[in-house]
Amino acid sequence: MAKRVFRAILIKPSHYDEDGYVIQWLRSTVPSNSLASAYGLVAECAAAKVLGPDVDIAIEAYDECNTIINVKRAIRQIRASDGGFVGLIGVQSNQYPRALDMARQFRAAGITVVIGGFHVSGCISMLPELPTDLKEALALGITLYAGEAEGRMAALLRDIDAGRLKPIYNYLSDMPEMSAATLPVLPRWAVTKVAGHYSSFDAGRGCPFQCSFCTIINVQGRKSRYRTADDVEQIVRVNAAQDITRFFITDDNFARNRNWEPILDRLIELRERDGFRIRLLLQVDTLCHRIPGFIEKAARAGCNAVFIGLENINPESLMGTKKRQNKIWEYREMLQAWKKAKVITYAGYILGFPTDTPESIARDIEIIKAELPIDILEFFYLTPLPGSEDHKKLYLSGVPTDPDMNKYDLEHVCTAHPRMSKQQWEQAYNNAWTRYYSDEHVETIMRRAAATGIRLTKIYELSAIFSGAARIERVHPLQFGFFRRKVRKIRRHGMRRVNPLVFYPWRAFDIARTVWQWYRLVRRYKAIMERVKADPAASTYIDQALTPPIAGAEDHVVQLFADKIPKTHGAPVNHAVAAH
Ligand code: B12
Ligand code: SF4
Repeated sequence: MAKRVFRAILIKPSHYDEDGYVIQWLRSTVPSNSLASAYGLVAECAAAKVLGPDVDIAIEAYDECNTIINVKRAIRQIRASDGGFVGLIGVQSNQYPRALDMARQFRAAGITVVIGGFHVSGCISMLPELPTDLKEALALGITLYAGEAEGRMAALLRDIDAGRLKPIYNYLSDMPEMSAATLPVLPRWAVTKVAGHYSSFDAGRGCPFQCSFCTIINVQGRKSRYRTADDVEQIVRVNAAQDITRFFITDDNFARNRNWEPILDRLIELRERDGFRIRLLLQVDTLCHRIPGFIEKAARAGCNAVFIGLENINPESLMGTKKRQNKIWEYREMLQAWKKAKVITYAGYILGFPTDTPESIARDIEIIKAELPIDILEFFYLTPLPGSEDHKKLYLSGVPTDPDMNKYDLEHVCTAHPRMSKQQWEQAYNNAWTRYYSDEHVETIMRRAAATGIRLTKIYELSAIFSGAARIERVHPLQFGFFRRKVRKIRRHGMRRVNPLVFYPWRAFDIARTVWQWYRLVRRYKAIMERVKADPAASTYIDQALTPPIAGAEDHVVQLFADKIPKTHGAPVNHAVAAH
């Protein structure tokens, strides 16, 4: 029987920097789980021969954060096949303009393009009508895919192959079960483009909380849907067979995955009984220390770092965004519990809540530095992300928001602030990085690590990356990679190409300046690390952040925000305030 080849080219787009060049690296630092999921789904269709016994489905998967996409080559490949399409995968709002620029080129060559991910899903889920940029895609003949694709990829491929693709697929009201769902696994060649050879998977989707700036609950729902321990074991085994045992579990809040315990128990078994050298990075909430056994089991399962959604230390800000679950009076205890388990803590901190001012932001960061034993702190602007309740409210009330989606990356001001001008807000954001990653504070973080048995070299590397990404590379650390690439011919739609005689000298200077700044930063932080290592008293270091809270005694953070702490169960009562 004559064979046909149907080619699926899956691309996870990046986005543009201020000069219109794609933010991409020789090696990225975080793998794309969206790409792994889409790859897994198409690979399953290929194995099942869903287009017929005579059709081979060839798949290619690229993460633009670590790969320069050759659009012309992709067009040639699809034309040389007997059908196929380009899938733009997991497209976030900030990546949508880049996705559209690539799609325009594919459409001009008559190639079928489907765009999925949070921008399409978030807008369709929350807005009463399609925003202009989604309409533009439809006008170009691009198909929009809203919702999750588990169990549905075969139908989509058949529609493409039969030439009956619809303009919009909307599965938002029908979320697939995760147990026994297709595994998100990428081939080794794709994973090795990520520094440290990390892979990723989602052990579940959905979060029960209601933060108003969050898009996840409006796209993936508030009910916990989760993979089984068997599924997770299989993900580990398939990856381990390719010599990959480090994983980023991308659940937005693994602590609220209702199956967290069987999953961790299985991972513990795989490590302790079968000798798998598993390393995990988890995302959790600030109440996870209250779940009996959670932190201990996470550490035993191989978790050596956690992202914690701290967001802010002012209860008024937290209540204003419905982040009621964050109880500042428990922050120190929670962070110390992770320290005790020798797990590195990353905390996200949002700047620009309505009550924030440059002074209050500076004060709060100093409080955090002195009183909370956080290792790595990362800052974000409060951003009305499409798909969130905040965005919907602004959209419906006609409040101006920045129309350029490329800026919705949490590191740009996208709307007005009631108490800060745009310049003040930007200054406060830049100062936050400088203030937290001062040499003095990096030394304190290292001293705390030495006293709690956390590996100093890891803290040294992470402090350098988080400090340097924002201040040297001018990108958020979550977008960071090693060795930035800027391709002269790949520039944002509408921006002119720079003459090579101007571009290359500029680029040479750009690289030299960056290398010099990194060299100075790394040398300083290394000297700090050597100093701490050489200190014979390092293991006995103690400060306010490492001192366990004394039962019944009032903490300074609690005193400071006493009149803002809501009267909820377990909240400390400040008697001076309560008397009013
Ligand atoms: C892991 C993660 C990261 C990782 C990895 C990112 C990456 N490159 O993959 C890191 C930490 C690097 C990261 C960074 C950022 N992230 Co992030 N991230 C996530 C997270 C937690 C999980 C992503 C995931 O794997 N989801 C599971 C997959 C399977 O879901 P999915 O992408 O929607 O894909 C499914 C469907 O949409 C559909 N689908 C998707 N594409 C396609 C295409 C086709 C053709 C088809 C048929 C189907 C289809 O099929 C998939 C399977 O069902 C999400 C939140 C979430 N719960 O999804 C935020 C999220 C996507 N991130 C977000 C943001 C804003 C960012 C940052 C800009 C800022 C930041 N500081 O966090 C940076 C950008 C950096 C970058 N270059 O990507 C936002 C996006 C919101 C929006 N409206 O755009 C989210 C939603 C979180 C939030 N704060 O609201 N992120
Ligand atoms: S805790 Fe995180 S995932 Fe859950 S609603 Fe809040 S921001 Fe969203």
